[in-house]
Amino acid sequence: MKLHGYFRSSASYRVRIALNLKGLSAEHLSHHLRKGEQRAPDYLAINPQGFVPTLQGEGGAILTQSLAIVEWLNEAHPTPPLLPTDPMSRALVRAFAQVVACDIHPVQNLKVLARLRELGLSEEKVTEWAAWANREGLIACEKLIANEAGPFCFGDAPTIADLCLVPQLANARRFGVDVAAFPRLLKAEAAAKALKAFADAAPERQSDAE
Ligand SMILES: N[C@@H](CCC(=O)N[C@@H](CS)C(=O)NCC(=O)O)C(=O)O
Repeated sequence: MKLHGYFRSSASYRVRIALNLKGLSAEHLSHHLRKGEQRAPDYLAINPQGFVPTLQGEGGAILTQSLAIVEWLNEAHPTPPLLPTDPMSRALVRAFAQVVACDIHPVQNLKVLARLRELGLSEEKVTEWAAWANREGLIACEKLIANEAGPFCFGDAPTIADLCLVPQLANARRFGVDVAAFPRLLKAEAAAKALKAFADAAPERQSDAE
């Protein structure tokens, strides 16, 4: 398999964690987002949105959208499972993951922040926007798992929720959010980061890290 990504991309980070948890290897192909390499014509041919990640899977299939990739990996390689078994618990995990992947991340990604600059927002206001988006979403995430014993987001093993949370907390810190306000999220993050699969997927451990 080939994973098209970028060390600092939180959506790529989700897929790197999933691959590691499943014990799968992939060739990592870096696209420098700040240099705009995600918009090169040959890359747009495989990912028309100009986003990373893209996974070129077994048999050459091209998969986009990190959560779709992670769900495919989980179905094609069921062990260890990244979702609980009963339907209600699966829905709760997916809901948490979607707060991050559908409601926080998209409004603070590079393309959106670049557009805000084009529309005249100062660098300070752009950072304020990104911090706001992260803080608002993480407040909800904290509440969603407040009554979950953990130590992971849901239970004693990582799920898709943790795959989304850990990269998003990294983004939140980059935008200056005081994450100490989220003790339950930090508990899940600590449990996750203690696992080699998460540690090896960290941005600073990637070969394209700057
Ligand atoms: N929903 C997509 C989001 C992908 C995405 O936004 N990727 C970012 C990096 S984390 C990207 O490629 N940004 C490039 C840009 O904004 O131009 C997914 O989960 O795969």
